Amino acid sequence: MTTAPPRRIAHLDMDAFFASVELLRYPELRGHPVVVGGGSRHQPVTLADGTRKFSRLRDYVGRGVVTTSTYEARAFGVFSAMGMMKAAALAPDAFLLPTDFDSYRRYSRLFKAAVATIVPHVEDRGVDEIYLDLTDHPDDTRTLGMKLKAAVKEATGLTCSIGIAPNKLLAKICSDLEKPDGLTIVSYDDVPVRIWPLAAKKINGIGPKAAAKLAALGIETVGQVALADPKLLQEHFGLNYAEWLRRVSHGHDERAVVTTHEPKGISRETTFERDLHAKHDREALSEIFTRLCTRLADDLERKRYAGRTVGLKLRYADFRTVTRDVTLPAPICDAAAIRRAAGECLRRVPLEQRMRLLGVRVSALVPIEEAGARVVPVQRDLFEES
Ligand code: TTP
Ligand code: MG
Ligand code: MG
Repeated sequence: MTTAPPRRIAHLDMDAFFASVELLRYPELRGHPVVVGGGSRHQPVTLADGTRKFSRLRDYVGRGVVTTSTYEARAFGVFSAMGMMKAAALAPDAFLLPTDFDSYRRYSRLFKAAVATIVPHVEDRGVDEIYLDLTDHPDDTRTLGMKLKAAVKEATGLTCSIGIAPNKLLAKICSDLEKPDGLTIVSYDDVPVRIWPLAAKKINGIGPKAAAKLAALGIETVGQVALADPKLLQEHFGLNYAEWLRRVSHGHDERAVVTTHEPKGISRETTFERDLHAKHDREALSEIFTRLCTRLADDLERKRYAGRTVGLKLRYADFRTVTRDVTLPAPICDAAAIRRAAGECLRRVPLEQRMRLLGVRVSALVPIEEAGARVVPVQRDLFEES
């Protein structure tokens, strides 16, 4: 039998993420119970003397839910997804802040970029967590864990918790064991002592329904799942899920860390219904060109990128294809700027022949937050009326 070499997988999760980002700009709230989840009417007001006036949970009226809370608020029993009115009854003095997703996304990119400078194998798991494959890194596990935490702190001012284990399943469970600011390392040998006493629902994949079904069978902990009669599990959960339960309860998981690559470029192209000529079909071409650039700008906006290089692709009626590109001093993402740059490229291609396809591409991408992208005024190009 061949056994795969042991792996070192990390799961990193930011501590009270949205709330911690808010505390960076309202440091006077540090140490207090704070809840994020309000709307714009809960925006703090700066008073004449420079101090800020914050909303309190007790004044909340409405049907909103808690997005997240600081650990001080959690001490009162206030957690994510709890109704705000219920939270107000538990922690009336807690401060309430509106959500600001743009900021959270910006910090999300920052911590991921910081980690990527140390470990290139990063799997994105949403706004505040990632998996890393540390197997090939020369540092010993604890040193590396400390390095990662320091890099995140340095880049964002925020703390995170990291679990390091032989696989994703265990790493994910571990990152939660010593929150906040935790670093938890477990091996297969630690499974009976550290993992078996945990509630079965701590396993990613045992949802509320399965947990309730297990509880009905008297199975509450991971250890009880591991020691349960396989036949009983099969009877209630089917062969596949029962087999999966058996494996995960023993801490086994073979899933690979799937590295997510930033796209190199984003493009849009269109083949015309009939071949068009730069001069005779100028109006139609102009409209198509503008629409392409608008769609591309929408794609960039949705994927949150801006780019410095704009490329143009043209296919002639005889199927010859030409491309041109231009690199700008700063990244752009808006339709007008893309159209202007692509228009510049257009000046550099011969336009005597009819065309069958037009494409526009933006590359040399950077996250939109890092681009400081500006709107550049439109300049007329060859397809436009003068
Ligand atoms: P989590 O990592 O689950 O929670 P957290 O970072 O706030 O706290 P912890 O220290 O326990 O990790 O979620 C990350 C962010 O996602 C959280 O700050 C807010 C958001 N979120 C929601 O919007 N709704 C939810 O139900 C949960 C759980 C999180
Ligand atoms: Mg978190
Ligand atoms: Mg998380």
